[in-house]
Amino acid sequence: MQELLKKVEIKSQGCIDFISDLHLQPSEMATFEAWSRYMRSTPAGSLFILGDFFEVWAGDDFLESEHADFENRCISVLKEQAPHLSIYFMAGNRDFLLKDKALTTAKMKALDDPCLLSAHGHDFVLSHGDAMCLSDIEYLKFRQLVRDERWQAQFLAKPLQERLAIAKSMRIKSEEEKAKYRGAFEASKSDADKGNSQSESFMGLHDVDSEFANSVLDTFQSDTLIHGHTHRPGEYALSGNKRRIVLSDWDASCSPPRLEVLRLEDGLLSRHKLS
Ligand code: LP5
Ligand code: MN
Repeated sequence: MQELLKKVEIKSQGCIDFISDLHLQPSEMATFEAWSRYMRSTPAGSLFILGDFFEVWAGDDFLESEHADFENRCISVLKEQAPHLSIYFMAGNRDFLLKDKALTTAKMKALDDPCLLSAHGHDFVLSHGDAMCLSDIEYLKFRQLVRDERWQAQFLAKPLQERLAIAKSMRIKSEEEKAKYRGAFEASKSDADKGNSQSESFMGLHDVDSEFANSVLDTFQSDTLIHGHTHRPGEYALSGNKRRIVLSDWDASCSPPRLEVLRLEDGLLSRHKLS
């Protein structure tokens, strides 16, 4: 089994890109096309994919099924760029079952969560972010269960069709849970605030716990955490001079499209909107 990297050191001064939460799926071809164009044109020498690259991943053997044209295309795009782009993959809550077979075919290196990146004279802590949302208690219990090696071995021993059906029902349950949570948040708002934009109603969803993020950064002796998962792109101050930089999720079909890369260039991080 490929060892999960706990630390990556990049000596080159070339650009480094970070993306997450693309949720690639065959029903969202515009997002796939935007990502493919990006892959063929990025000036970066390294790419860090910080989770939820795929909408759902029920096991690497899906790649051999007759319904996996889309997923195999995604893997081919990754593999094509491998000669000049080092690609690192961290699992998210949707694609934590993406393992050695897919990693090797796509020529990606697997990252631990959290892990440390030393590059351009700085240390950055990288995470998907889900394990840092401490208020998301039911999810954290679920996460502990499904990240257990024995649970995974049992789950992967089930027929592919059964796993796909379980994944689908979990997706429905997850959307229901989020809707309930949003509903409770909306109900708790004052009348004046009701009916505000969707992004504001998103504020009712769980977020990364600041104290926990601080302590993780202290453990790694770093001042910058980069993560995805929360769908709240931005930069958030933590204690001292520490900060949390949140990646954007991707959606080419919404208006305006959300297609964004965080790029480390000459020691500075900046956001690049794609079209
Ligand atoms: O993903 P998103 O954004 O909707 O919400 C996440 C959390 N939800 C999840 C679940 C995934 O969306 C669905 C699973 C993906 C497929 C993986 C492959 C197959 C594995 C199948 C595993 C059974 O991660 C959501 C968070 C939200 O982020 C925060 O933004 O809140 O968490 C939940 O919705 C979890 C529920 O609250 C807990 C439900 C417990 C149910 C336990 C069932 C155990 C099933 C065992 C089946 C064999
Ligand atoms: Mn996620």
